[in-house]
Amino acid sequence: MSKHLIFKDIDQPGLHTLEVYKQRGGYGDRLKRALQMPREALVEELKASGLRGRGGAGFSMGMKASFMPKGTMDKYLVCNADESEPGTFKDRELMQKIPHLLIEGMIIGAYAAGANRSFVFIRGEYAQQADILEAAIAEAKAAGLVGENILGTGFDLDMWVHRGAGAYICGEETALLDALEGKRGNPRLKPPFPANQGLYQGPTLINNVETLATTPFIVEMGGAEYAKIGVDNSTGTKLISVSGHVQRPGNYEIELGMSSRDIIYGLAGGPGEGRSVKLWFPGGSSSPVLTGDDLDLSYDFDTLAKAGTMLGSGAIIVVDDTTSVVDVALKTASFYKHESCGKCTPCREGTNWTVKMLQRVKTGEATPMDLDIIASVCERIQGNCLCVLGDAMAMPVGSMVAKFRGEFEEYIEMKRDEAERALLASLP
Ligand code: L3W
Repeated sequence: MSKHLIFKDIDQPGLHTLEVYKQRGGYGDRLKRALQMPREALVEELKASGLRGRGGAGFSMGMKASFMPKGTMDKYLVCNADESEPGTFKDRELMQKIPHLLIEGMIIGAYAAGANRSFVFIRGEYAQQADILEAAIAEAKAAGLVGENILGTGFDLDMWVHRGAGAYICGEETALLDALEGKRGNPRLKPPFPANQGLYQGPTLINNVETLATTPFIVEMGGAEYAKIGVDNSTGTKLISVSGHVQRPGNYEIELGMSSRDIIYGLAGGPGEGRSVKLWFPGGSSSPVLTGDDLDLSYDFDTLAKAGTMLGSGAIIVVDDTTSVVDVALKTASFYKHESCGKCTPCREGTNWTVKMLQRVKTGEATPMDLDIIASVCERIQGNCLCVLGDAMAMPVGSMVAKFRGEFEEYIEMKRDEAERALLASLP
């Protein structure tokens, strides 16, 4: 079912201001309580909540915070607001309408990480949201919520907004760190993970906007209580972006474990009259696709993983039966080819060759054997790149070729017939 924590007051006029945010229960007791807890106790609450990263990987947030070393070295908190995965637009609405929830979450996250400096790395295209965040941070600073000795607790935290320059790869955590340091955003080899060696080589906790924005509710409710929402190993609520062939596209907040059919048809209205779901991406364009037969799957991390796909960033893209799977595969592959940073060979060459082969399918120059080559290239990319960008193309494209092989073959046949007829017609 749909359940509201983050989006509870989302359409309340003026919620982006400190005044209205505080009237609605923001900051106040829960923040002070968090900052007065021993750090380890706060990390334990985060662990107990079962909160898993909302940006794509679904890694335990409490666990990640616990990886931050103790000691007096400079440590950092970075919020990944690069939200560039096609179909994903939940963080945009969150930052635009409740910037203070993110700021409050960052204060809690930074305290848990032992960090005194924090950054929001926001995609350059989100200029309006960046302006709103900057204004909200200025308000929070003026009210003693960001800066020195927050709420008299002795905790200091600086906060900056850094605007990206429009590259998908900068959503990958290590490329993001390079970009934040002023370099070209290229992924780094992992390990070392950012928790050990991140920004300016200091220990760095990086979390997605929604992940950080959830922490105030965990402090308010207690980790164990939060863990009662959702299902086993997928606790809490999740913001999902539903787009594509649905009648009510948009962002929704759901309790994890809701049926995918209830999301796609119930909340988002399903495809138009007389149409049906051909395929859907459950977790952004990088997730392996599912079909109309999979609509009754529970929408949670483990069920989707067992079904061979992933919950990812929570972006559901629906494609109905009026669309050719060839077009979907080519569009998807072209995006990742364009965004590949080119640093490692399997991704640079693999995305390029996949696009070229799909173009051959599209123009009628391919044979069914090319489908085997596409499948083989996609298989060889996976797990062999410096970061997950290559996999992000190989997984959905590979799944489309595997699940819709018949449609690809029919398309190839149809195009070859067309080409043959055109050739015959052109003969004198
Ligand atoms: C310390 C260890 N830290 C893991 C940390 C690591 C990272 C997090 C998850 O994936 C996903 C991917 C894509 N010591 C650690 C450790 N960590 N082991 O835990 O790590 P990992 O490697 O599972 O993933 P990742 O590279 O962060 C990203 C999916 O996202 N994706 C989504 C894109 C979404 C957007 C968006 O718009 N929101 O761009 C795209 O590919 O499939 O599963 O923090 O450091 N031993």
